[in-house]
Amino acid sequence: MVNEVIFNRYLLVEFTLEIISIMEKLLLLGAEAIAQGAIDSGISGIYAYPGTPSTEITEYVQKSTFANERMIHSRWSVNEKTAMEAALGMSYAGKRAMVCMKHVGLNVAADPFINSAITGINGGLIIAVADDPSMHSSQNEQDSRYYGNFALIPILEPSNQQEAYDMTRAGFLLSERYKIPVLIRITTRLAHSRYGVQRKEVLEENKLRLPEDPKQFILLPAIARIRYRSLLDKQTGFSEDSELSGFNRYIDGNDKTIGIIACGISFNYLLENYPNHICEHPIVKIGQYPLPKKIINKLYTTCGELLVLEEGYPFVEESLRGFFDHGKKIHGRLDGTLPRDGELNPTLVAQALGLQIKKGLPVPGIVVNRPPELCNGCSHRDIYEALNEAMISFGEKRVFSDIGCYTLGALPPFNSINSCVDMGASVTMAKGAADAGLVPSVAVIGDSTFTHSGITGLLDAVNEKSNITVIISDNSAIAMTGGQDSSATGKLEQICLGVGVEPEHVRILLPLPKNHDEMVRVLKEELAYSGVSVIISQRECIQTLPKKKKNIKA
Ligand SMILES: Cc1ncc(C[n+]2csc(CCOP(=O)(O)OP(=O)(O)O)c2C)c(N)n1
Ligand code: SF4
Repeated sequence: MVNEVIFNRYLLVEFTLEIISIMEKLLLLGAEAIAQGAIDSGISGIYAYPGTPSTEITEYVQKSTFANERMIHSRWSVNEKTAMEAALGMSYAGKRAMVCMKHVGLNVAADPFINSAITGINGGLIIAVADDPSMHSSQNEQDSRYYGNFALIPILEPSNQQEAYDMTRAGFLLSERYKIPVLIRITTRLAHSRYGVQRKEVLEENKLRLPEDPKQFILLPAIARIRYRSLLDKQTGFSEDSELSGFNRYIDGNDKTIGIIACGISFNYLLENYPNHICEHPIVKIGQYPLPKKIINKLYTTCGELLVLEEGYPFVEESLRGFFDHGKKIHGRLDGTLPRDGELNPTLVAQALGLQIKKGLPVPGIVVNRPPELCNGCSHRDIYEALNEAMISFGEKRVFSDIGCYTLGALPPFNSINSCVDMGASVTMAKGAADAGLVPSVAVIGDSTFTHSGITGLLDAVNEKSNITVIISDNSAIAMTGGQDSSATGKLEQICLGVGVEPEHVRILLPLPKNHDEMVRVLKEELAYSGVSVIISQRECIQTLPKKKKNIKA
């Protein structure tokens, strides 16, 4: 990537010439640049639920000595909705807050997210969302820019790590100027690649200061209508800001047969195809939305055709084509010039422009795909082995599951589960299937996923005395995203009893090979029970256990 090449050069110069200034430059992931930008912009709290590729934003703040000295709040929330609401609460109290999540997390937080645009904010509020085109570790590749557009708020989309840092500062200024939440959207490559980032001066935190209007956050219809009107009135200001923003630029070029609109990181992919980073075509670089119409119009009127480069969905391309798709030819993901799905990269951009493609070395035969699998000694293995045996007598079995390391139970050698849709869906899908008459109707869910979104579904099942068996495979960690602390640890049994599961049908297992027969026996008993039963299979993730032991010693 351009970034790495530039960075190597940059490091050499910096190390030899300017040792002092390197103190002020940091080598940061895109996700970390947002975190550092937020710390330096005077946030008082970051709220988040982990999810690749957004997790490192919060982890960076958690590890920052300065953030800890300032006592910036950075503990994980139970899910994205609670995170969004807590950040809004901190903003209500006048302080700057940031909330972070992966793209599908924004579905979970959508209710407070959309409504926060209507309440507006008090202290600056940024929602940092990391999208995952190509679905490296996600169920879909939805594009969060639609959410920002839907909420009618400004969106910032960095093209590199420095912009990720700078946009966080600019986002808080924008947020406090218009009293509006601001969305920062990044994608996997930017979140997970490093570059040198120049810091700015550190701002003081805001003082505690309640909203001037005590009714601002009361979305009763009569007030909500007024607030919605005021949100609509702000739109002209947002557009003017976009026209003047340094993140949106017209870069002229001699060859006007085609003009290029490059959004976010795709600007980087484009320039990587030119050795001196000078493209012969005019470019409009987009980093701030709503789209700067005047700048785009200049490109449209001066160039023969347009090519739109954007990571994710054809968000800009669609809006330029309009319903009737009249006018100049616009190329992009919709007409097949670029693939409709998956990540962009410099080669795809080169192909779209008819440039010569630089081929890398062929992959040696020794490098083969290695399918992911549960670690040896993982507690999920033991529960699946027992479940498979317990289910034999039921003939063709179907088991609803969820998202976490245990989803690997869908693959050989286990082939134990048959669904993975969204967090919490195992319990509710099992309930629906039980309502339809499926016996047994089984859900497998992890401890963190259970507290994220499983509890409410369990209450539905308890209220209707549904015939379901829920297995909570509790490894006391959010293992899939790197072993963060789980909000469920030590609380699951009490939660299930509190929700109303009958005490004799809350069973605790210790998943070890030596306990296999005992586990099969308990599972069979509960599968035969007609009502709600919960089996908590409890043994810590073998990857997080040593780290925790080490931390206790230290
Ligand atoms: C709405 C949403 N938020 C976050 C994620 C990312 N994510 C996938 S699985 C998971 C948690 C898994 O933890 P747990 O249920 O305890 O299972 P484990 O991985 O520990 O086995 C998270 C946070 C996601 N896929 N969807
Ligand atoms: S990281 Fe932990 S939970 Fe995930 S597969 Fe490995 S042992 Fe199992």
